[in-house]
Amino acid sequence: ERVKGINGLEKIVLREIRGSSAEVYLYGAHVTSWKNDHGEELLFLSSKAIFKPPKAIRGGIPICFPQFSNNGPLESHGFARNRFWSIDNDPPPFPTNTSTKAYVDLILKPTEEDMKIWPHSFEFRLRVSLSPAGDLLLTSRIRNTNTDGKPFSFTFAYHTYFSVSDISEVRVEGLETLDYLDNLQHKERFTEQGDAITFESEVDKIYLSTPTKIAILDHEKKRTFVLRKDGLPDAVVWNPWEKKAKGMVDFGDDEYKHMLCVEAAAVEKPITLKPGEEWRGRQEISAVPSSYCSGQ
Ligand code: TA6
Repeated sequence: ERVKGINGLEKIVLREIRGSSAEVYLYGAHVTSWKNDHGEELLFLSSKAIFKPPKAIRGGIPICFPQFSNNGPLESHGFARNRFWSIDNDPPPFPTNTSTKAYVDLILKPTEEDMKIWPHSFEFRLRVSLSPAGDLLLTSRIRNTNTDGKPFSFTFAYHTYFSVSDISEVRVEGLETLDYLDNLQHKERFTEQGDAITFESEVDKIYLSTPTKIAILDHEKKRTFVLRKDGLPDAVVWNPWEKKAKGMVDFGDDEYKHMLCVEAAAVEKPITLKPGEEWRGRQEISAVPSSYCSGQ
């Protein structure tokens, strides 16, 4: 269903028959809500989020393309999240069988202006869908449509903000013993210690060559988010903590306690596409009762 959202910005509301729902703004193809079948909001969206282009919406799932963070000449996280996308009414056949009707296909192509800052033509198709179980799936297909024979390289992330009850009672499993680049220490490379990751201060780490499945355990809610990814070898973990939170105009001072970003990404090794080639990157997130997940 296509409706007017905040500040008159258009959004698509997806509803699954068993009650789960999701919302995605055409601005930035930005998912801002994902609710389970009890109507509980599972994504973090700042109460101070500024729904006013060209500012990116703070929270939900920003799409970082063609550049993750400041690893390159573009503005931080590229420009896909700062553009108006269109609904793609006749997408080429989609690889994943969409067993549900609750999905929308969006498409972004560069404008003349975009080509001045990133001189490549591309078609970026994003499918946002809810599975019958209420899982949220994002599938990106990015094709190089350059006619000058030139390849291009990009870095990418689904910058997902998970809603958590209390960051000091959250654990992340699946990244133990992996190498990471620490953005708080000039992107120096370290190796993670051997047990689940917990949080007591600012964290901004890019874990490298990570498994396809990562778990985020919310102790208080007895709930585990499971993130499954494909085509995205890295995972960024970020919490700004108190000081950085106070420095962000579109983020409440205390909101760092109730969010954690775990981002399926391709950062260490940029993705290169020749003209005509297409890359696919997928993430599927689900929320399951923790007892179900603790042993796995
Ligand atoms: O997700 C990690 C990160 O790159 C952090 O360094 C921080 O900058 C965050 O993204 C938010 O970036 P944004 O441009 O959305 O404020």
